[in-house]
Amino acid sequence: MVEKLKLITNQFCIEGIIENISTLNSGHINSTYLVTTNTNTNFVLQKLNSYVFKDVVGLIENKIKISELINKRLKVIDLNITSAQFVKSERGDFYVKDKEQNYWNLQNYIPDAITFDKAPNKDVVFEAGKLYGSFLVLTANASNLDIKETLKDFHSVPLRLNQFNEALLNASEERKKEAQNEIDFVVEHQSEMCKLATLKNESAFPIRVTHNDTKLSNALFDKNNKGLAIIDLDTVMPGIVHFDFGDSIRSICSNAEEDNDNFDTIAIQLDYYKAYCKGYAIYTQKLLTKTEIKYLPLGIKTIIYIMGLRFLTDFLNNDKYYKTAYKNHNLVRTKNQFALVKSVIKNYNKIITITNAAFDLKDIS
Ligand code: GN1
Ligand code: MG
Repeated sequence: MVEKLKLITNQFCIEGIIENISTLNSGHINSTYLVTTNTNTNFVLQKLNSYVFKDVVGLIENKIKISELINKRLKVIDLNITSAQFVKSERGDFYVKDKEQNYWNLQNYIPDAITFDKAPNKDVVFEAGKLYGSFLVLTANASNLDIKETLKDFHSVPLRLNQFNEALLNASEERKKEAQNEIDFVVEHQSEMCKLATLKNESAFPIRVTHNDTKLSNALFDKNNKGLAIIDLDTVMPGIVHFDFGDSIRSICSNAEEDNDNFDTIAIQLDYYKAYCKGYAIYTQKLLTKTEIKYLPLGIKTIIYIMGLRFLTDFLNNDKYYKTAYKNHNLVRTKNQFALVKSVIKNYNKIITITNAAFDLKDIS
């Protein structure tokens, strides 16, 4: 395997000799490797999952455009952060296609960076808020870049409900029985969860460049826990701000990781939520419209519901989409996410108050 990885990496324009290639802990979809060389520059090699990403070339184009835009703007905006730089292949593309038709891309490894799977304290949460807020600002007004919607309706509840209903028709009786409570939960909340999709269709919000996977582990920090960079631009697409904001809260403000099975204790941590909003508002307060801000809390509820719904759908489909480590892994993730939605519902008024205070929003109806 390492030999094959070396062969792929050597098709990119890199200086130095590869010393080692090891697997990086990298999420549920793609395969990612750390390539170290005998120079000061190391790399991250990534194999893109073509079962999930049908338009890999479009995805890579999006990533290049956005990382170039961020790097250009960082030269003139005084922000102490950095961004990924992609490496060209010897053929002149930003990817290499192997014999099995898999696409690979290579980027510089950002040195001395720290990531967290779970937020250790409020200061890190505040920094994460600042980082994701700066991402929104750094990618604002980029309609000229023609960023593609590479995964159509990625965060659309109506689409996810259709996929869920189709999975229900084909699922085994055993899996349906095991997931009965979660299936009921989906049905009970479905109409409220479609509201953002309706508002988006009615053009209530501006369409922005969105990251679409704003979890804590996609934020890099320096050794003093200051925000350093946002990584994983695979799902950068046009979208509304609410799902990026909500997805951060899902991952950063939960007291448990996504597959923790202590369902009774899972809760949103309001002090973390306050810290995130404070950091996020620093850069975004002037950019966001009042209507966008008003619906940020609904973004939290909706994206956690979407993630639970997607895990549940995959469980009913016998785990085709997400990598799983054990038999009921997707069902555990579903229960975890729905426990978190319940905690958000329970604390909803407090969440609204914190949001309005952080963004200085007076009540609007
Ligand atoms: C997937 O592969 P990873 O971990 O970066 C998924 C996200 C989910 C996430 C759940 C393309 O991201 O939407 O939020 O798992 N990405 C895709 O942890 O489906
Ligand atoms: Mg991702």
